[in-house]
Amino acid sequence: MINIIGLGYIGLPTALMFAKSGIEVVGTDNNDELVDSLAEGRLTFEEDGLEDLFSCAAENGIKFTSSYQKTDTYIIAVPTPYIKENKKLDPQYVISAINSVLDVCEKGSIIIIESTISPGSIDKYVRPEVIKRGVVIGKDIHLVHAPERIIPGNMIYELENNSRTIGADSFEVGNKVKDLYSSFCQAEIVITDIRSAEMSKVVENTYRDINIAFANELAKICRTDDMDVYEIINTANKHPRVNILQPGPGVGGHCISVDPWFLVGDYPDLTNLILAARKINDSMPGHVLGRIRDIMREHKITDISKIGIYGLSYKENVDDIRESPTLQLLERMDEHLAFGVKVFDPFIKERIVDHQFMNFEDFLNEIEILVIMTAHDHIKNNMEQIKGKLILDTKNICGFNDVYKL
Ligand code: SAJ
Repeated sequence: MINIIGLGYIGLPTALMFAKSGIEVVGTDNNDELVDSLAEGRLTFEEDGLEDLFSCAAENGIKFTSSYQKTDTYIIAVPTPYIKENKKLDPQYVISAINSVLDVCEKGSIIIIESTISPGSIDKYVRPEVIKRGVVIGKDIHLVHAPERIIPGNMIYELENNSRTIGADSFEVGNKVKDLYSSFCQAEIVITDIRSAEMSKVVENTYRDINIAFANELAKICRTDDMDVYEIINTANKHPRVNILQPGPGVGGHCISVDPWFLVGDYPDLTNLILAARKINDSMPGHVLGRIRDIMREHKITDISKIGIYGLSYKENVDDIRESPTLQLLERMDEHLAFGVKVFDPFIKERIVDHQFMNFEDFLNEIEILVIMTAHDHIKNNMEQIKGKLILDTKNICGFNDVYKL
């Protein structure tokens, strides 16, 4: 039996996947409301294919509870926030989960941490918790780091098809965990040591952040001379060894906008490039605000309430608003412009900001300037409806000639 701790964006799909492949799974979370909802068959977030996977897992008897189970395999997928002030990981949830597992686990148990952690965290925060109880690592229990790699919006496919990394203290334990994940993962599973697994995970997200920052910097350069950055990137990408990403209104989500900070925090003198990339990406909501001002000036619009922001989630077709560029833009608008901009996102069903509309037509009826911040399929499928508005298309999805771009 596997006990999966933490039933959020990573823990839940992973638990369902193991259950689908026929392994006995118990999912544990300390949020009773979440556990009740899952136990009653109600999913807590939207994701392509998740409902079907949930039904399959339910048929195979997956259970949800708030208590930890006595078993020999644990997967910890709890949140790992970072502390903005010192750019360090806040390990409190991991530490608490480890201690709860140690309270109940059987001798010889394997405890796998999937949550993203800053490099060195298992040595710094996890091993000491185990050692201080007199538990011997490598004999009484085994620690493993198996960082997740799935992307919101394509999680189910990526769970099955992305290569994985298993960091373990011994090859034997690594191999056991590899066999476990092979129950649903069809791609290569690489076994390495724990420290390398921690580092490679953070490096992957930092690499992407830097590459997005390059695209965003190009967008700013091209804006000053009225060049089309998308045309330039498309053309440059024809080179066989060039693959520039897309500029956008900022980098959101709990991963790419956070993980590079772990490296900056730990190696402040060696992370000039990584820090510069973070700053560029963090500056993009401000750049969007500048573009809104350009449009208002050009069209002599002074009424802020005529601006409509489309998209609250940090990226397309998900309902996750963590570190969302739109929230940062709204904060800046409050500071600099005044108040009253309209907001709409088809994925966000609860009112989380002022002047948020629940109906797309009502939203469009109120505005003159439409700022597209998130490239949901919903807006791509409603292009006819938005024609006639002044459009700032920060995601380059419109395809009309007369839209404003980054
Ligand atoms: N973005 C751009 N331009 C691009 C691509 C993305 O501006 O060309 C923006 C998105 O709009 C979004 C942000 O970057 O705001 C991040 O989105 P994303 O789709 O690049 O990545 P995440 O945060 O959803 O998921 C990432 C993935 N990491 C990598 O691709 C290296 C995923 O595989 C990880 O599992 C996930 O972080 C994680 O949990 O660490």
